[in-house]
Amino acid sequence: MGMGGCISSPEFLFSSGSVQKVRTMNTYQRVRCLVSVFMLLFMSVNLANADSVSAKVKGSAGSVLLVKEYASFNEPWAMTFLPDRRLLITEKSGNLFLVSADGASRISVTGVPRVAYGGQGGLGDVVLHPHYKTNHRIYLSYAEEGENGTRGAAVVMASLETSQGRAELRNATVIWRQEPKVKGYGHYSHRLAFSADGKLFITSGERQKQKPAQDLTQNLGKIIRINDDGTVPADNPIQDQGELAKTFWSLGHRNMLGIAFDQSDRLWTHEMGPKHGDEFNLIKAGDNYGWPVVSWGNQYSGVDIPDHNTRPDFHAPAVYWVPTVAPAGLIIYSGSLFPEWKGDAFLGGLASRSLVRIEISGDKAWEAERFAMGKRIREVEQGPDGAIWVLEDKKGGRLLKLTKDR
Ligand SMILES: [Ca+2]
Ligand SMILES: [Ca+2]
Repeated sequence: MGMGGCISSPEFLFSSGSVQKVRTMNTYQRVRCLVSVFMLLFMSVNLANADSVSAKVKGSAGSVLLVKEYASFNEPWAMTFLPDRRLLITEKSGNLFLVSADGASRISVTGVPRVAYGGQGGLGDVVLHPHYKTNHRIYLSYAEEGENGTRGAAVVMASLETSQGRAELRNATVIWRQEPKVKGYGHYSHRLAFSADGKLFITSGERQKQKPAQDLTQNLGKIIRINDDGTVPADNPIQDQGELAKTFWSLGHRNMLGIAFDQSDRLWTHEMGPKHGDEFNLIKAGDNYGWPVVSWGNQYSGVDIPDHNTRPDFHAPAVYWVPTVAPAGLIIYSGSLFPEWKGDAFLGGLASRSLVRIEISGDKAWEAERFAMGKRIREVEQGPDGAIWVLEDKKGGRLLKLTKDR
């Protein structure tokens, strides 16, 4: 049943009750026809929310993904796969779950640090050490409380010990903290990724304070690069601006909820713009990305922020969005299930309730396709067999596996 039938066969309009026969379309019929078309569009957009276990979602460029629900969570935030195909999944309120590969069962991991839950803060990202198979080490980011009602992001490393029906974190050590801790509940960022040479990269948001992003005496609004034990590499780009600045990889950032390396070990992040102006950035060591001096968006108050092209001395985004997509979660696809998408970036959309595919060529990138998922998408991950997995945001957020429609 499609739009074609609506146009070529007027009887179709009345197949659900009326026996009235027509030869030409009057205004009433045109309206009915439009309503039918809109209902069909609405149904297809909402397929990902259907009660059935499997559904399909069609992208704006015509690709069709098969969507299968595996489990649901309470404000899930991040996930990563273990070598045995099980999943670690965080919930913002402070839970870390070890989830079976079929999604049917989960173990609550003990020993997770106490988190400052509220607003955008709580338990955040989870990643494996590059040598997890031998050292069982994982890294978690979270918001922690400070003195006088202040908060800041922190990163803890711990070893994950699992036995039948049990999972616990041992030897938890905090290896990094935002400085200074400030009041407020937003823009922690705290996404994590390891480079091929084993350095840990952390997105450190500007905590909705804006100016710290340009302040070399604070680590807010920066991308951080440290060793896997929290020590500082000797070859970071800013060496003459004090000890804290020696941890910086780049600066001038706002709120980065996605970070990923491509197959050439180039670093990509995205960040939430203010009122619009979300960015997808190729990150170069020592570069300044301009926040809050320039943005393709403007302040929520309506106050103008000069656009990026007014200041070529700042690194401009490879892609920007007006209106917003509200990006969260990021992978650069490297699997074999979708060979045509190798090297493409996938990011989740919160406000845009979407999954966005970005094509990359050299230093250039552009949005190539958007899948309307019907729900805020918080996290994107590539599974062991090349499937794309997403987590919906908020209470009841589902774990969905996206595969090819065969
Ligand atoms: Ca992840
Ligand atoms: Ca602007």
